[in-house]
Amino acid sequence: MNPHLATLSSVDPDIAELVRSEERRQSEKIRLIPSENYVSRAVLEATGTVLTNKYSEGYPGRRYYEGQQFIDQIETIAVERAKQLFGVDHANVQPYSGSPANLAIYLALLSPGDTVMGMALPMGGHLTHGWSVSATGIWFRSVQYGVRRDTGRIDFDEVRDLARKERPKLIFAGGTAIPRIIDFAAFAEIAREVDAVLVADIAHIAGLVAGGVHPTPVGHAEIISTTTHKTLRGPRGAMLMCDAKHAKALDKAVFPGLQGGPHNHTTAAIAVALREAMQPEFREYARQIVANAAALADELLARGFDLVSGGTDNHLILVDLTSKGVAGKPAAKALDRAGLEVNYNTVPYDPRKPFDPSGIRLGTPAVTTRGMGPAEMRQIAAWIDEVVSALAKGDEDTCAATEQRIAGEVRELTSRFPAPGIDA
Ligand code: DSN
Repeated sequence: MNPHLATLSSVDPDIAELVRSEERRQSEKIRLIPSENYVSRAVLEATGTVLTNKYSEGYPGRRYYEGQQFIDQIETIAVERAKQLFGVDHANVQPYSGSPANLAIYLALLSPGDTVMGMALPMGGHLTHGWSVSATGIWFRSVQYGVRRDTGRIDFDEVRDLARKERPKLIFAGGTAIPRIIDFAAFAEIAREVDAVLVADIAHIAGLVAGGVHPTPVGHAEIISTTTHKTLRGPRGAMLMCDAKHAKALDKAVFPGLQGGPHNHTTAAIAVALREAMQPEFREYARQIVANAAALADELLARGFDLVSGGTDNHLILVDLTSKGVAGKPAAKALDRAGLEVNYNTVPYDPRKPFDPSGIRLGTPAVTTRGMGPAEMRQIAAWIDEVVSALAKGDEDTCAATEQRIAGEVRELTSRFPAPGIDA
């Protein structure tokens, strides 16, 4: 039995068994969702500590509860590591996750009804960049930019024209389905022209920025928001980083504006992940994520897949399956049955509905953590091709047989690439 689950097994065997099943699932599958990863054993250990027992509303040295002798040190270490790794004036490591982190920016800088500009969700943006169903699109006046239909890339003439016309106070650069380098300098120039604050949401690419394989927004964006659990490979959490002039307002917006006590076990695990991201191996990890995505994209292109923007510069690939004659949702479900975990996703100008869109979204952070390389990426592309081709033909027996065979082959491959933090 897995020793770290021994107590859990005796207290709550139902939950213990489900955790074990999830461990097996994460171990046996090829996880290609670009916002997911495997954290290290050290990050897992920090997350599962008595730090979860402690309340510490406030900030180091200014708390509303006693007993902060060690919590203050942990949070200070996390903050200092974030500042050092990203080269920023100020960092706040308390946001519970990316959405509350972004909401804190609105609270710090805007009043309800003020104008915000972000990338539209179906074009690759994020809900909290002013999309209509989000509080950020309900309580604020939101204007949204997209990508060009012909290139799948951001059209900076459109962004500039929109910014000049609508005069947003806040501009978001970044999103959840952007396969290309984000030109923070171009966004900054536009923000300066209309007197807006530029926010870089680097949730997806934080590990690539830290690893030096994506240009940094530092020096261009006054505020940077990020989750900590994607390419950065930390626990589920978030950070806000900024120029000194926004530090007070952002801190006040996070606490007491939006949140109560920080999750200290998460803060400790963020500190550990930041230390890991400072090591030379992490730069190699980031480089390999991008090399693997390029190899996967090249093989998919060679097999006739239509990739939004024609490829990738980063960790993420957005596939439009229209030309293959299948929709994203059935494809994602078939791939999952075959042991290949992706998510269905809208593609720019998608004629289908968000819950049944045309695309799938893939990424290489998790498989790269397991040590897979370009050869495995080519094999993964071949499997994706087989599953999608079987689905397009529409014969249920052939699909089931193909998926079952590939699931076995996937288990064989994954057994050779142990997942960090999961015992064999
Ligand atoms: N849900 C995240 C993603 O998968 O990209 C973004 O918040």
